[in-house]
Amino acid sequence: MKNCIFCKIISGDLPSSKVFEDETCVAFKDIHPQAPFHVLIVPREHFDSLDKAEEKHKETLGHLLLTAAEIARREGFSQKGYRVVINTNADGGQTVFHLHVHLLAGRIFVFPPG
Ligand code: DGP
Repeated sequence: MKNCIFCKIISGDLPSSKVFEDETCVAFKDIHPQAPFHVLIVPREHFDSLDKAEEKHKETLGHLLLTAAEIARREGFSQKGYRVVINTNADGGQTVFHLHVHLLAGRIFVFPPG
């Protein structure tokens, strides 16, 4: 989608530190990390938010979560733990309107989050 930062990162028009990619998604380091390890897992298909997800996105959404777990495993965080977050719309703290999953690790997280 034109004017979408994450679409530009996926296409390679904007630089990023990629940690993983496959036919469904791309994962790269967050530019403003909130933990020692913080990556965003982004579907290649643009849809704005979880609120805009449809039945046809079921497999993609599952794939994003399994990819988060796989990256966490690969980076050595499975046993200690990690947090997966999907901010949705204004009150949920979403600032980039291309659905993405945050994977945060390397520190202790409190609940509920702020
Ligand atoms: P959210 O607030 O859930 O929409 O998260 C958006 C995240 O995207 C935020 O943590 C900062 C990150 N971000 C914004 N612009 C860029 C960028 O150009 N590159 C990278 N790597 N991350 C970005």
